[in-house]
Amino acid sequence: MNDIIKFGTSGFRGIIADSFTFRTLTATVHAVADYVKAHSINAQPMLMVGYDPRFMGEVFAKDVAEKLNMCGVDVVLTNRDTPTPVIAFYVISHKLDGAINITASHNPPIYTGIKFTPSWGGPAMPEETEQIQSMANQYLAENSLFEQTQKNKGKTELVDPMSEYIDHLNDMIDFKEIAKANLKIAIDPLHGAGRGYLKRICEIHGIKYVSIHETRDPYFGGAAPDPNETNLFELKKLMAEDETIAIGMATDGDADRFGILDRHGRFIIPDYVLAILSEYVLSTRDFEGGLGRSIATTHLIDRIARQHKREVYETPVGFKYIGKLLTEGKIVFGGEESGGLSMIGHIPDKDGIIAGLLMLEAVARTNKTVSFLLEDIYKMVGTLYADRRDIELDNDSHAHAKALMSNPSILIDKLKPLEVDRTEGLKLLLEGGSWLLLRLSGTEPVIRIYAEGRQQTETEQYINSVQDILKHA
Ligand code: G16
Repeated sequence: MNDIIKFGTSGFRGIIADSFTFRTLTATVHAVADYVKAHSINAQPMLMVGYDPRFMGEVFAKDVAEKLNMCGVDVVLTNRDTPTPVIAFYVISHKLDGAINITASHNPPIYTGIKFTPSWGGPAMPEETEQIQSMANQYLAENSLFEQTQKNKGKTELVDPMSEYIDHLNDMIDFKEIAKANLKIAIDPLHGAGRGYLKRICEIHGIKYVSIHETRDPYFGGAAPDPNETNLFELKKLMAEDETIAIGMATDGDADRFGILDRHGRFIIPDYVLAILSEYVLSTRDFEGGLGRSIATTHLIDRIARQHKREVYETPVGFKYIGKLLTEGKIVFGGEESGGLSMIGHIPDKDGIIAGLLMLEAVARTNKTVSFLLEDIYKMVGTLYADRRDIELDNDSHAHAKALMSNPSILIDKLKPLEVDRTEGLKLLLEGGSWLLLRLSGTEPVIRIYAEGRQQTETEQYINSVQDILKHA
């Protein structure tokens, strides 16, 4: 049997009316209900249900709530599209059994999906999603979706989780330091679920701001709601027209990823943001513990950890692994090159809102631009230049990419790595702290080529060499 419902790096995602339908949604919801009832931390199981601003998000979410009620699960339904980190915070603070969020995160507008957050508040781990996926596909195959309906139906209550989350940020961010610096910021939620959040925070704390893309647009202005350099061109333009803006901050479709622009509107890649904030958090927060990063994320973090005599933990790609490290108290701060971070005392899931605020606090306290803060890192631990290239795959190129990863002798002969790491995809550890990683994305039909070299040209060479091999395969 071919599984129709497949959980990738974070959740099940599909094109609306193709693999994501009311039928696949219902099967998944029933499987989540079974899982939750088997693992409930409450006598009466209760889940939060939320959604991002995609097409029919509120309709799918209402349907999920009804189906959960039919399975005997109580629901708190968000009153509007809501960021994944806000949902994660609500799950933890109200000791819920978890949450279902209708979102395809940063993927293009034709997609939607389901993220399942278990009671611990992080993205579901593979052992959790594997059970749900297999039950969901079984329901589909057997056409037995409504057999589980109970006599004791659950109930649904509508909630607005915004204020509680915003209040909690007072414990995480030094707003006094931010207020003292009297900076102006630019905000771009990319029409995503972060709409209104940073704006409201600025209004509460008297921070000057300008913002764009705050309306709901299920087409996200015609692009994917991914806060990368290309998609932030309007924020960049806004900053070019107003020199008094100190920093630009953006969030993705469900506001768990960040995008940061420095005062000149220059995009700072997430790797560098993570290096700056790893150093900033270790220097300003009095917590025991190491730093966490995924296998695809800058090794500048390792050097910073060494400076502070802290451990560094490397994980496979997926914030769930970093979330677990935070929950276990092993790390103080962790992040991923795809634009995810969180820290101790906050949620074990990535949060694009807190990422922007933390960078604002760093800029305010140090009176330095983001680019200057990066220069400081280079002075302290030396340079490394990270980059990533995504190559779209069709059936043929997918086979070539897989073949190269399983038999990389051509690449090994060329680059002569010191070590070959097979934790995820293929990672070659090279001379002088440089490295190259190839892996298939779990959220998009692409191969990702990541590299980090001592010079920008070296990084590009590594990436080009893989692309050339793939082109001629
Ligand atoms: C998801 C995961 C992240 C992961 C990213 C990229 O982000 O939550 O942990 O780093 O996908 O994964 P991949 O390289 O497999 O596509 P999001 O923001 O889409 O949920």
